[in-house]
Amino acid sequence: ALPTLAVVGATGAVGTVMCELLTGRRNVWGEIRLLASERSVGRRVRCRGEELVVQALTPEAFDGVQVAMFDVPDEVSAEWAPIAVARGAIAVDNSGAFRMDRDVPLVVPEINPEQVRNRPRGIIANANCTTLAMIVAVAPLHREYGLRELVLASYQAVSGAGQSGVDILHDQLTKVAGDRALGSRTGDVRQAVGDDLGPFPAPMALNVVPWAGSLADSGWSSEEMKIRNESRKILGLPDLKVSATCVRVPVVTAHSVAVHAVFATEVDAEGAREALRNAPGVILVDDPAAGEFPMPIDAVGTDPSWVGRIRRALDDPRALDFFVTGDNLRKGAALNTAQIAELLAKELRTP
Ligand code: 2RA
Repeated sequence: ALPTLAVVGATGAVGTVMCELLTGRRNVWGEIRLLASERSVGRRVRCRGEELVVQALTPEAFDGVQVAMFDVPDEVSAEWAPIAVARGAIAVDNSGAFRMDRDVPLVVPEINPEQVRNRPRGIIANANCTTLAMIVAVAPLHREYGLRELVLASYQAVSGAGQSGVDILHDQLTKVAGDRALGSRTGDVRQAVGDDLGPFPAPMALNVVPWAGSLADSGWSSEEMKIRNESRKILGLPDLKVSATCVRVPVVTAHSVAVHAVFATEVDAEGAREALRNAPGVILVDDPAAGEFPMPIDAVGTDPSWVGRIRRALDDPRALDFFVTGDNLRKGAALNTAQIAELLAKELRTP
């Protein structure tokens, strides 16, 4: 029999993409149960060609469920993933609640699929969207050359902050549209967009904001710490040097990362391209002469990480510079979760 799947947070930004993905991917599931908070209960959602009614998130809702995907805020996962496990499910969690737990594997199926079996708590974690977009491209280069250090800057889309991030960007773009004088005087954009900044600390229209997440130690943001800690865990390199600057940009969906990667051995750009051409989950888009670069407007709605602008560093023969773009709601969230869950479905399938 095919296993039963629960999708917790089915009506949120990532949950919505999850239902689209479940419709398009090869079906490995028996029953699919959509769960959400009270205000979404009773909503009808199309998923895998069926019209499903959203049910309340209760302990009993997990009875008979073998795999439960969580696309909810950290505190909801922290409370409910253990409840799902106690009811017999394996939890695949897309929040930050368990990622750094020693007893919870952090799985990227293209990189460390064997880790799904190493789950003493019955929970498997999905990495943060910025880490995921980048790491799928970094791992094959690490296998080729031996990674020593990452220096990077992110260009993160507003949908990373949820639907309210997308809404505020569109509202602000409407407010600034047509005024060709805007952006030429200090404060003029702030004045035009007004006080409602949604989930961001500054206006997103006509701006970039060097901040994502919350304040962590010594001036680093939580988002910057996530990239560092998660890259180390996924690659199994506890001492990897990582310096990240996370920046929010006025893009709706698809996070980008400019990466300077230092390796143990000398690198060459063509060798790196070859490694990436053959890597799962990566598409090489690297022909600047033809105007072909990895960009959010092309990567959005697609599965792979788009990689390009690959150059050997001018001052270090062991370093590569490149640019990666990936859909933060797909590979960065729903797709990676679905891929992990599919590995479990294969393991659980009974003849
Ligand atoms: C962001 N990485 O882009 C976060 C979402 N998990 O804000």
